[in-house]
Amino acid sequence: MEDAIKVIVSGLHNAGKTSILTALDKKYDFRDEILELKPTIRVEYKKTSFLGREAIFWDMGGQEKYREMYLSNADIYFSETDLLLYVMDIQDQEKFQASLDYFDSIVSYFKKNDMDIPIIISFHKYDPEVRTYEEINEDILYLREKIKEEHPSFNILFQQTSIYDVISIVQLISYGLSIFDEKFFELSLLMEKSLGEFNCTSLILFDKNGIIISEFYSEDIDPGIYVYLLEAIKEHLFLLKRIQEENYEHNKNFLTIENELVSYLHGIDIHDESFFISALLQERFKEPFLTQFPEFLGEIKDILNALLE
Ligand SMILES: Nc1nc2c(ncn2[C@@H]2O[C@H](COP(=O)(O)OP(=O)(O)OP(=O)(O)O)[C@@H](O)[C@H]2O)c(=O)[nH]1
Ligand SMILES: [Mg+2]
Repeated sequence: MEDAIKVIVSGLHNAGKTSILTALDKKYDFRDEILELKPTIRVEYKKTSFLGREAIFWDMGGQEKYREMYLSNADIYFSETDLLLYVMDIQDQEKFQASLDYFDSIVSYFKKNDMDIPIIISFHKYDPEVRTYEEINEDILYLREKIKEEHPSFNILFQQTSIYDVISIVQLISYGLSIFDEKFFELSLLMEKSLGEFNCTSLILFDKNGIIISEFYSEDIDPGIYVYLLEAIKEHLFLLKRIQEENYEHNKNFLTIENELVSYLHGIDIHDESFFISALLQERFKEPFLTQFPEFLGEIKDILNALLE
């Protein structure tokens, strides 16, 4: 097995780093836990696995005393980092400058050591009710441009997240971890092609932890369906969490129909790993979908097998 992927999760205190990792781990019923979170003392480690590779998240407490400690012992904390996940509280304008400064200090270390690592910036606390605030959206654009301008040599991906939107959290981590294998390209092509062939509204491949490995959505989703789509994906995340916890070995495929929409969750076992395909489509496309599905499944399995080798 290859070395574990080291992910540094950094940002100022109160940005929401531990909340993000908690939400990722739990998917459901994490609200109470998040309300009770205390500031992280130094570093906490959280492990997850992704396509047979282990990822270790270093949740770096963001209080000033810790930040100083990390920067003055940078080799201890930042060496051998594979991915930086930097979290900014988008609702806390007063701390933007301090957060940008801290980000610069960390990135300077990577530059100095020729570490050309991917970086993901999460503009966090982008809660459903603030999404329409012009000021917040302008701040995001401004921060994005400023960061890109100052660090042109880094591959930086930006993502808005909120713990009130668990899918945004799952996506954040998926994008980050999927950078590590080129076979993803082949997988993406198959998923995109099949979405079209099946006339699906959404087609998503999850790993057993509910991390999205690949996802495609049809372009013309009407708002009524969109709400249902999000509910169906959440339901699927919930189901696979339960499958994990309760060890349902035998019944891993779920088909439900509501509002003329079919939501389908299909479990796949490969080696010691489990994966799930989640599909949402209109009921009138159900028969051709179920006919074509086995062939698609075979192709997905081939790619996953290759990915896991
Ligand atoms: N509105 C909103 N609040 C959030 C969100 N995520 C986290 N919070 C709140 O932000 C506060 C800080 O969250 P933490 O996850 O402890 O922050 P942290 O970045 O780990 O802080 P340190 O460990 O001190 O570095 C908590 O009160 C959370 O409930 C979010 O998406 N939206
Ligand atoms: Mg914390």
